[in-house]
Amino acid sequence: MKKYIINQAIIALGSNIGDSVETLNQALKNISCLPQTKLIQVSSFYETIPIGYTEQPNFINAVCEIETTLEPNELLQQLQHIELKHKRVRNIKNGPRTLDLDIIDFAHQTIDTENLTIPHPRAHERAFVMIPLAEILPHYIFKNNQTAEEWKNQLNQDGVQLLSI
Ligand code: PH2
Ligand code: MG
Ligand code: MG
Repeated sequence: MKKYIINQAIIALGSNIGDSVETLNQALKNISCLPQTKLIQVSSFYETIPIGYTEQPNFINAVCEIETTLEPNELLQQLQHIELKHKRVRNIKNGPRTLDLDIIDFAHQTIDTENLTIPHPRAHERAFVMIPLAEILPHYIFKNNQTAEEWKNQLNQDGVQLLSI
């Protein structure tokens, strides 16, 4: 009989096309309805300056914590399905997108497959991930035994503003 282990996972959400706040709210609803999954915490929404490919609109970013008995690759598939529901089209690398859902960490595991790299290789360099993560889980250990709060404090935080509603 298969044993179901409850694992904690961190998901980063991003959008910079269309009504991004509405898209993130819908995506969070979709995540809360995933099988074998419980949405535990959601950060505030942040308006963030694009990193990488800069000739694109600002993003709305957030982070959520879930508990799930899905396997990492099953979770990835479920998240890709949610992205597709929101008409995500993959074209320019790091370019504009209606919805991006990235698994940042999964039960502090190290996974390196063709489809999935955990922990996310660049998340600790990105204030648009570490600021919302430090908001909900400041003591969360992410890479190199450093907490989210410590990573955040090492980053330039200028391009990340709490979204004023
Ligand atoms: N996502 C990227 C590339 N650059 N910049 C911001 N501010 N927010 C993002 O979510 C983002 C980005 C690739 O996924
Ligand atoms: Mg992605
Ligand atoms: Mg991404």
